[in-house]
Amino acid sequence: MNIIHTADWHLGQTFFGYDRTHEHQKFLNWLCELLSSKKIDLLLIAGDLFDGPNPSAVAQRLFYKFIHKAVTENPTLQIIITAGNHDSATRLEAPNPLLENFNVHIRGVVKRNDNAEIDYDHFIVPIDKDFCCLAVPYLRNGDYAPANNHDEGLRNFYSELYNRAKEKYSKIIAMGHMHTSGAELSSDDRSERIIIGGLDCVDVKAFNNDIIYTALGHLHKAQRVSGRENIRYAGAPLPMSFAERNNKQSVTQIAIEDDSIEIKQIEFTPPVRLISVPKSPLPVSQVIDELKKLPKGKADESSPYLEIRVLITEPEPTMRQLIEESIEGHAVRIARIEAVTEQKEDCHQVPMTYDELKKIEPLELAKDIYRRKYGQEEIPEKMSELLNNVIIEVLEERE
Ligand SMILES: [Mn+2]
Repeated sequence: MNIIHTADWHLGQTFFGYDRTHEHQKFLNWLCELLSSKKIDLLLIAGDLFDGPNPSAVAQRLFYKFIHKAVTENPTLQIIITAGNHDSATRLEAPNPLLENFNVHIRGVVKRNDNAEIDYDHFIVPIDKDFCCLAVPYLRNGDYAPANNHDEGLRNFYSELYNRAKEKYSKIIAMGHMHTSGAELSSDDRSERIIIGGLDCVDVKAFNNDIIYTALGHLHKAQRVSGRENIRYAGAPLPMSFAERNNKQSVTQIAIEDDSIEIKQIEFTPPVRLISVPKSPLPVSQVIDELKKLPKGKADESSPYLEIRVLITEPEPTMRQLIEESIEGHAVRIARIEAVTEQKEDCHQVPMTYDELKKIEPLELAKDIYRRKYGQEEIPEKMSELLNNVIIEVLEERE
């Protein structure tokens, strides 16, 4: 049994306003070739197929064209797809009656019978007579049986599924879309970090030791979890943010034969690079010198996305214009300009109490923000005067 595990395609994602269809198309073409050349029997897509619950027509066409090509070129191929937190479970499942004819199975909705009992069997997808997949989508509070917390709820869900599957099947693999404890994040990705330490984190104990392989999605960095080789995140095939620019993109190949399992990553090189200039933030004038060194040419859909990091020491009202002028005639596309102030590094803030918050004067707050933003420079008198007038007006209106 030859399996490819992938996840987090985020079809339809735009990157700081740029359309990524071309990049996704390249990935899907590459994957299609891989399915044939490696003689793949089963393709697992572990959630976040689309970037949003209401994908565009272009994104949907990409997906259906891929499915059509994959199953036409590989008539024995089976595909199992689960919904992620970005997908609409119902919408994703809608074409199931048609797709099941092509051995494509989508699982997203947690159905209940008239007694409000969860239809666990919906998530047990047969692969052959003694082999099945626990195709679990992203589960929200309320999708699983009442529990003390998310971790416990998911653990019970998987164990219920496993016990049911075991009665009929001797070989079981699983899928999931979640944060697990012991997983690594993309460097500096604060959005991931906040959630990882939170209540949503699931212990790998949720996956029974006898599950041959667990295909996860949600975290965009390809990795095994808690040192267990057979529980893995496939990672996203395209970097989704600049925090992910150092990740290696890949899909995971799993070969299962009798009692042995062989796992390897097959690297995919995304067609568009993400570059940050300069390596560490510099004042505008030096940034502009660096930008001028970028390769010359006309920017197109293959040109790198550019993140520019400027060290701000004083107000720079023409910064954006200067930057845009200096990359004219270079084969890059500006994605974001990050303005960094010197104090940012050592600014350890102590959380305030509600009473302390109430005592803050709006004008003092504005002055403080201005100082932080522009390196201890005082707010111009004219600006402070205007602001004060607005504050007085608002306060008077309230009274
Ligand atoms: Mn996700």
